[in-house]
Amino acid sequence: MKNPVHVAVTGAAGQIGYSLLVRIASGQLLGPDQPVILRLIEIEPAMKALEGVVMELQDCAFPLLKGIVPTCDLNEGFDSASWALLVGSVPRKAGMERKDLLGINGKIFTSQGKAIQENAASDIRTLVVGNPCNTNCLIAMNNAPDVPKDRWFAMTKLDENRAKTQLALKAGVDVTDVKNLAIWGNHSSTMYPNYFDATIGGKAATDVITEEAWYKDEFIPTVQQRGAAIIKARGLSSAASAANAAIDTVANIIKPTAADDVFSVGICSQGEYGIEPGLIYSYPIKSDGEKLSVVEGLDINEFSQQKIKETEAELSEEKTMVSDLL
Ligand code: NAX
Repeated sequence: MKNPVHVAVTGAAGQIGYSLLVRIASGQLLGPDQPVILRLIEIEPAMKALEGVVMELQDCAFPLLKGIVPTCDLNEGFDSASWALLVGSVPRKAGMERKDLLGINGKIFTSQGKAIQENAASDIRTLVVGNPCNTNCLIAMNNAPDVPKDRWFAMTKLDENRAKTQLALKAGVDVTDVKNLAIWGNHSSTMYPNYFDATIGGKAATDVITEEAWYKDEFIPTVQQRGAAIIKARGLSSAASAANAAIDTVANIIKPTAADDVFSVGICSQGEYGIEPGLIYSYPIKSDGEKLSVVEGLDINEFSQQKIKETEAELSEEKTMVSDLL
């Protein structure tokens, strides 16, 4: 039996946490032969709810779950963690400006970054889900300078999954036939699902779905506004699909990517495709099972160029708003 891996999850008593934890504990995050210890981090007022979550996890009697540490102490929470899934953050409330939200959440990610650096295992990798996830990730990364920059990720996989499904529905094919569809930029309404490189059944998506207006007038807005549509329908934001995307992201990072595919995740840009270095920017990525690389040499047309710059501009602006936290 392998040694257990410590997985820290913030916002563990929240909606995404509720869907995510059972999947981690059942072996869906790190594999069916990898025991885990869950380190569940919450704020003080949510500790009672977290107690209930812990009881449910215990009641599942998961064979791979070797321990649960519920805590509101960041040092204890990130102790020995090899994966940190930063889900918890404060939601935007009516009348709150984006700058206010960035400031409030920024402070959370400053202390979490510091606690990760001080307490986590030397192989720590961090995936930020809590919004605004790219800039929260930027803040945490900059507050943990000893943790290599290629260990920080912001989640855009949910957007990729949403985009793939829209293409599959339109083309009348199985979702597994859609490949090479990457989200560029920020996990926000400026994100760009670059359909020009996507394939459907091995052919260029644009040769299968040929109506250009559909991509611009329906596909892109549907993907960009999907989160809002779910809130409108469900009265709550996406949780099961977000938890699923977090599981998918970790699998994408730790397993080699198929030759005919890519995946999306926000990483620390090194200036690929002319994007400002240091921003957490989502690109088409491949993994060799250890290291990630941005797919280079893609032909970016004028439309895509404009889109990838628009979302970069938003990220640069967010960075400026939190410059005192970096
Ligand atoms: P909930 O409000 O249900 O849960 C959030 C939890 O975080 C709460 O239990 C709260 O007590 C906890 N929390 C707040 N501050 C904390 C802190 N400093 N330390 C530890 N825990 C803290 O939200 P939920 O629906 O679970 O969503 C969580 C986050 O995911 C939100 O920021 C949301 O915007 C974001 N999302 C990101 C997505 C992505 O694709 N990147 C998609 C889904 C989701 O919208």
